[in-house]
Amino acid sequence: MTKSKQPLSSFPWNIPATKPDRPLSLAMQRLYENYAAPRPEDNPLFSSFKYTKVEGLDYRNNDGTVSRRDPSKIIKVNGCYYMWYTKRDTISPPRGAEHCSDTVPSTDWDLAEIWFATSKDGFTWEEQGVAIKRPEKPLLGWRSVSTPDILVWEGKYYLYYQAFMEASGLKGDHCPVTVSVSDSPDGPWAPTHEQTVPNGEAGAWDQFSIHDPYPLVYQGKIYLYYKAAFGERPEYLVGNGLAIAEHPLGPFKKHPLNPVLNSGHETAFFPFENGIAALATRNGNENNTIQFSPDGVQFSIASVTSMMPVAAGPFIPNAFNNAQNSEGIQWGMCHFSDKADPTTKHSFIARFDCNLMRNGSNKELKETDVIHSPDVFFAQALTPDERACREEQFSIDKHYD
Ligand code: AAL
Repeated sequence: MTKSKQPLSSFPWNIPATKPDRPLSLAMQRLYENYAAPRPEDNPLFSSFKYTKVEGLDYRNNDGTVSRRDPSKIIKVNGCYYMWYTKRDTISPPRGAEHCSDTVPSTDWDLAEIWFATSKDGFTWEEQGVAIKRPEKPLLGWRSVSTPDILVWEGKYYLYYQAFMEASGLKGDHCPVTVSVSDSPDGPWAPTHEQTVPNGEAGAWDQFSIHDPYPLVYQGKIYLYYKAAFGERPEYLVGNGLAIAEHPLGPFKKHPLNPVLNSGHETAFFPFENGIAALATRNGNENNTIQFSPDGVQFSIASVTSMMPVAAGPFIPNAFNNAQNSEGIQWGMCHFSDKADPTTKHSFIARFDCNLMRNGSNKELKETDVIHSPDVFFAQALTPDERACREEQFSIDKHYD
C-alpha cells in the first residue's frame, strides 16, 4: 500500500523561489521580503570584493611624505580610464593639528592637491599631473583641496572637491565643496572659487562640513551626494545627504529628508536599474551594506557584505545618463590607509573588483563565507590600556565564579 503524501510541516528542502504560503519566522520573512532573491548568489546587489595593488604610482618608499587617497569615480574617455584623487606630497607625514605648519600637514588630506591618472586596463596607471592646485590665500581651498569627484554635463567636465580654509583637525574636519570646470578631462581647470555646496545652517547636521561630493545625473538633474559627520565627538554619526541642481554650478538644493543614508563613509553611489545603489562602507548601524533606492532618496538595505572597498570610486559607464536600465558596476579604485606606524602614515590607491551587475548570469565574486587570515584579526589587538582595564575588571568580576 502506498502512503499518501502528507503536506510538509517543515520548511522545505528545495528553496522556494518566492515566499512560501506558510507561517514564517521574521528572519525567513526578511529573506523573501527584503532581498531580491533568497540566495545572495542570485541577488544582483550582493557581491564579495577582491583587491589588486596597482602599477605605476610611486610612494617614495612609503615614507609617509606621499599619499594618494579618495579616488573619484572612474570615467572612460577616448578609450582611456581617468581617475582624480587627493595627492599629498609634503616634507613630512601628517603630524596632527597641534604640530602642523604651512608645510607640515595636520592630517593625511591636509596641504593636498588634486591629481589625475589614466589607464588602459585599470591595473596600470600613469600619473598625468596636477588637476587642481591650492589657490592663493585667502581663496577657497587655499589650505587644502581634496576628495574630488567628476561630472560630465553637456560636453564639459566638472570636478567637485573639498576646499579647506584651515588645517583639518584644528576645530574638526570643516570645509565646504567647490567646483572647477574644463572642456577636457586633461584640463586646464577653471576654478569657480565659490561654495558650490555650502555647509548647512547653524545647528544643522551638516553645519561644519560637506565631504565626499559625489555627482550623478538622475531624472535630468544633478544628484550630488555628500557626507557629513554630526554630533560632538566621540559621540557622532556619519550620514549622507543629497543636494540637487539643474546646472553643475548650482544652485544646489538640499533634500528636505537629509540625511538619506544613516551609515557610510566615503560612500560610492551608482545607477542601478532605474534607481540608485550605494556602497555603505564603514560607520554606523548599516555599515557593510549595499543599499538601493528606486528614486535616489529612499534607500533600503539590499545586501549585507564584508571587506567593502574604502573610499570606492567605481567605473560607472552610465553615471551621467539618468539611470535608465543601468547595468551596475564591476570594478573601481579605492584606498588603503597605512596607519600602523605614525611616522610613515599615508594612503595608497588600489583596485577592487566586484559583481554588482544586473542580470548577471555569472556567479563569480558572490562569496558569503569570506575567510580572513588570523593576522587580520590580531591586527585588531587590544591597546595596552584596554588590556589593563580588562585584566582589572576580570580580576574583580566574581559573577562567573
Ligand atoms: C575621507 C573623506 C573626506 C574627509 C577626509 C578626506 O575619509 O571622508 O576626505 O574630509 O577623510
